[in-house]
Amino acid sequence: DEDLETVPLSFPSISMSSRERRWSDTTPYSSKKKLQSWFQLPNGNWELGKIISTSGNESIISLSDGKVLKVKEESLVPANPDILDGVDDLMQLSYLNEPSVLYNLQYRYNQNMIYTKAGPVLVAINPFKKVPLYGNDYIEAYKRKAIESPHVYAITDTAIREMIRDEVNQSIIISGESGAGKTETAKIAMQYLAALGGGSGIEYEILKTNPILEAFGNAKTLRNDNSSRFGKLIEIHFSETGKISGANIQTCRVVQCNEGERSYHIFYQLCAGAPPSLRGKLNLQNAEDYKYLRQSNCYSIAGINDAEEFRTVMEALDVVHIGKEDQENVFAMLAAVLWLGNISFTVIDNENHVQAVEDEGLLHVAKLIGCDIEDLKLTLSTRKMKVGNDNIVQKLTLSQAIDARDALAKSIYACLFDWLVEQINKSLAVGKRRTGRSISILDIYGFESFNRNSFEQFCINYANERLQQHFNRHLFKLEQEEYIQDGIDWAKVEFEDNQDCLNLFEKRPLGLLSLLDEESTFPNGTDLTFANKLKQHLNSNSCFKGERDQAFTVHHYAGQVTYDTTGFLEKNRDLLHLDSIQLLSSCTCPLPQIFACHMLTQSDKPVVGPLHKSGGADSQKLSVATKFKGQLFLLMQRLESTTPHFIRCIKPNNLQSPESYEQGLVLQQLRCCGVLEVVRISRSGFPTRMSHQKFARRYGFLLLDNVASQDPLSVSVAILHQFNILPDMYQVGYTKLFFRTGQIGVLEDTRNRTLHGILRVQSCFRGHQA
Ligand code: AOV
Ligand code: MG
Repeated sequence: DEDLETVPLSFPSISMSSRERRWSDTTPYSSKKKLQSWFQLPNGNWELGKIISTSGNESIISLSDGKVLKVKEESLVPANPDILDGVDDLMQLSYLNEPSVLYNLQYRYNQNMIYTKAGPVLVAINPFKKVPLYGNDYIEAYKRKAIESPHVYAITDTAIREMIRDEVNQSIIISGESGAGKTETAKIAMQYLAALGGGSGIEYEILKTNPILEAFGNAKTLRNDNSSRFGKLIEIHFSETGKISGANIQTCRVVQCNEGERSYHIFYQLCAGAPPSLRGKLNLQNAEDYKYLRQSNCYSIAGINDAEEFRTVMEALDVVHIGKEDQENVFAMLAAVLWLGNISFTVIDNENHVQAVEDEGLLHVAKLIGCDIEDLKLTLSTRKMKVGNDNIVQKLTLSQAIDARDALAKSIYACLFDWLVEQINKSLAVGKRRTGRSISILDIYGFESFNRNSFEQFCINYANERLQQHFNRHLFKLEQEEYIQDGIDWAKVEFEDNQDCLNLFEKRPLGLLSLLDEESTFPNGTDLTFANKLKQHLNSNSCFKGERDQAFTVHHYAGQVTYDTTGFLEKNRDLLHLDSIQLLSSCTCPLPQIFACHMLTQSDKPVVGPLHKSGGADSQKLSVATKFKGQLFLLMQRLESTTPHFIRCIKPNNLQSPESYEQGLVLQQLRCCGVLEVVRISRSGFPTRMSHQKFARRYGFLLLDNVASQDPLSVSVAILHQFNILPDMYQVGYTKLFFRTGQIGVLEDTRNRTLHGILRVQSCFRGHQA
């Protein structure tokens, strides 16, 4: 009928500027010709209203519950015709506005279609339940291109094809808030890649790194029962024949779990699942008996059997070639960490100095790491210091001793994690068949905002800010710069740049990270002096706000977060004493020795960032924040040289529930990552591009007529004409051709068919000869 006809359903051949006008949200909108419109209820949710009549600038609408309202016309937002319900790319919506996008996603979500394209970006909404979209049948179907519906498989397939076509490394970058589904999505992508096979079981090995790293690097938080406390970039390498030849994992970890939450899964798994002989060797108790695990008063996760998980981890360790003896050493280190937490101290003089009590904790730790009991006792109760030329021994107070003990436990665990990643990397190392082509998958900890936010959230949210910058750069900045540079006709799309917030963190000397490091080096620096310094230097920054007590607020791209500086300095200084490192190096067990060596070389390395000298003898160490920033930069650097494919995970509710879709929550996530703007750029933009040379080389042989001139531009133009590509579907730049979405597909198909034809003819011919 008339209403439907006024809506452009596909790209019509009209000039760009008129299309822009037609699609822009500021289009003068008259409900006179419409059947339905979006109306915002007082609770903020949008509802579709049927327009009964319109007079003047008022309309009468009826809502789904039968209510009839008289509303001002400007409070209505255009709705798309029913025929566009649940389109699989938001680019296809005639009216691109927030309620329409929300509705479209929800429409699909209700039918288990959790994936939707937003131009080049894949939006994935966490179903919080099993959805029938995965497994070998689906993988096969996506490979054969029998299914076109948006999927992690589809975007991974695109990455593989582009790696081969363009001979450029690819990356799949997954982002979203905590609990949005990044880690699950990363595993789904790995599954698809693994299905390419590799021989010698390398693909199986790669998949088995997941249960290991999740056990040691994930924990239950208030937001997510399986929350990643480390960022991971896995680079999967391919041989010339397109098979997997190896992989490499790079990580970036936050220090520890938050209070009030479960610690790393592996501790609970070990306590629940260790077989009797191992229990005996490690003197294992139940999780409830360990102080480190008791702090949170949460021991189990609904629906998870820790004992079973432990068996899965042990099997996975076998698969990645970690020998039984090493495995036992790993478990011994875990037990040592647990027993360390149980060591207590007793006051020995009237200056409140303490000594470690010779209880079962102390005895078990000494046995597990293989050191002398007296040495351990001394290390936990005293600190050797150099004053001038003299070595003096300082006794520790209770809080100092507890800090020393906890620092030792944390360091052992950190080293254990790094060691595991190193062993896994050795096992996955790329063989001689390496071509240098790879696909990397990035899965980090998502943006976090709790009632109380500490140093860990500070690091995590900083990392997300960096990642958002990468997203912006590729989808907004570089994209538009390229159009302008190559001289094509382009109207700029505005987007929310987070550069200011990133500067707030990174600027020297007056940025959050610099000021934190500086304060950490002052012997008299405290969390309070740190907070005051921030207020003094950063209050004029629009992304920063000082708060009462010792808190401050940052305006992140994903929302405001207030950080409590309590514990910042201690966590940043990472007070591991030289005494502890020396103790580890004297151990008879192999792993502690390796760890000591690792810690020493770390602190001996040339220092890039600011130093701190808080610990007396053990000076010259990188601060935790600086180390974190360094690891993060390495991750991002690796990504820079790749073609990115973005997946945005969205969490439909905060309850981890399969039933609820909260519009406000979804909208806030869509807004902060700029999904609407991405769609807007993509549909007026030219996402596919190829240099004239490459284009001419790739498709030139399909030309039916000889072209007078052999220069790439003339050949390219002749190809475009021969294939009847509409003038509106491409632009010719100075160096490149730019195409709208999907345009190159026709050419690729013809090329493939033609090549196959040629190959078939050749092989027939060879067959005849033989
Ligand atoms: P995250 O990685 O984004 O959070 P996860 O990938 O761990 O989030 O997802 C959280 C939970 O959501 C999972 O444990 C699953 O129960 C469920 N889930 C996610 N994706 C799917 C899916 N495709 N199908 C079924 N269930 C799913 V964090 O790591 O906290 O930022 O630091
Ligand atoms: Mg995760």
